Amino acid sequence: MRMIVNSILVKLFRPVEHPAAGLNCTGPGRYPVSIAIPRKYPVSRMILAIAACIALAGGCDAVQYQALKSYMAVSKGLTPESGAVTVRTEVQDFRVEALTDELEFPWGFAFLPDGRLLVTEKPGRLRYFDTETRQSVMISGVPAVAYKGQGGLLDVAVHPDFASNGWIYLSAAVEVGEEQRTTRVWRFHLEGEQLRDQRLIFEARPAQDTSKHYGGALLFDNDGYLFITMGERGKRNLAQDLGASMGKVMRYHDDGRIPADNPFVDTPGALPEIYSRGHRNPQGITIDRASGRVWTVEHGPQGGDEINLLRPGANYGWPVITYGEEYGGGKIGEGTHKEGMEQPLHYYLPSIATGGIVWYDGAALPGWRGSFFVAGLRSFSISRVYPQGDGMADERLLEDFGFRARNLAQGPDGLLYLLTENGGIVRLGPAQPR
Ligand SMILES: [Ca+2]
Repeated sequence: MRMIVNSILVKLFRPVEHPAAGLNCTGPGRYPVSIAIPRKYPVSRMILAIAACIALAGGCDAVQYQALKSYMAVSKGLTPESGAVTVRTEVQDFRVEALTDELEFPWGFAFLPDGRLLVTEKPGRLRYFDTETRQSVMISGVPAVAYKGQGGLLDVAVHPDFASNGWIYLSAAVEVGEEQRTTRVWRFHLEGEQLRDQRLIFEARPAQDTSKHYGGALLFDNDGYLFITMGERGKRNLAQDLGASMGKVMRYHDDGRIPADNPFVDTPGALPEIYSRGHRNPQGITIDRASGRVWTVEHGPQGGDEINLLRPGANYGWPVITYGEEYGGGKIGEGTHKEGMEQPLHYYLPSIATGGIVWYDGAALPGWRGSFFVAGLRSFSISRVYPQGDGMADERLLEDFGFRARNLAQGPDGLLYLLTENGGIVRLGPAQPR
């Protein structure tokens, strides 16, 4: 009996790359969810899983979402009440602590100078989250977003001079016409619990009728430029077209002006905000503040997620070169290399379905200094990528925890913070000595 139920569960709960293709409801307030079930389970966990199945069969959004959240929290022993879990690895022991599991599909987060977090929720909400008290406060004034498929409220960035100017930036998928959606970025004054003085910084053009590959990751570099990543919206050839925003990284001044030294400002027909092209769906961007180097991570096709060192005017190859293939098999483009196109710093075969990325240089977890951490949606883990020999090596962390990892940030305390799609903020800090 257990074998039969197990085989059904494994089929039902197989990991998926795109929330839209997974186990999701279609009613109002969609909750795209997917979970991994270990192939062998104790009886007590079976009962929980069966309860989750009943809720799934019931088809109610809220019930389904809560049941899955409870399944993950209880079966993995990771709840805000239960304290922390210690993980031992060769390089760095660490302590995993769930700060909350109450969010609804968090996507992006950024620390304010006072140590509080700003967290976006994909359905269209922005909150303060206090990592000490674990309380959150809603912020009003977020524009309407297109919460469908991979779209919704996406990233948040805090201006480097926030303490004096109060500016924050949001990215989102928005409706711009009949079945037409695009990515926008705005600047606001954050005053208490209210966003004011909304100003449009970027709108991807042309709008598209798909609900995927919105990009949307935001970063300020050391010179105060704002970088915006943009996916190809499923129209892959546009990633090579300098007249379209799809599959590009943009660079702006903080007020939306275009820097005079952007690489394509003098190229006829090119959008002057473009900084690099040939990306598929970059959903993460990070910087090493010491060197100023910036990297993006992009969600590849089947196989071929990439970490790329960002350079002005560079062509990252999509869809001409890739290490991936069509879903279900089939060649894309011309191969893996081409003159004039960049090779990734690191690529994933098979894909982990990358979300966000962070470069870690904190003091709290010294074994991890000089590593990238990449959130894996399909791998249900985070990937630590670090130099080894002539290339980069990849270590998977938290593989047993069973959540879709969405985004990562380094706190002012030098600890590592993780957003999970099942509504969690998880903190990774030093473990007690062995
Ligand atoms: Ca590439």
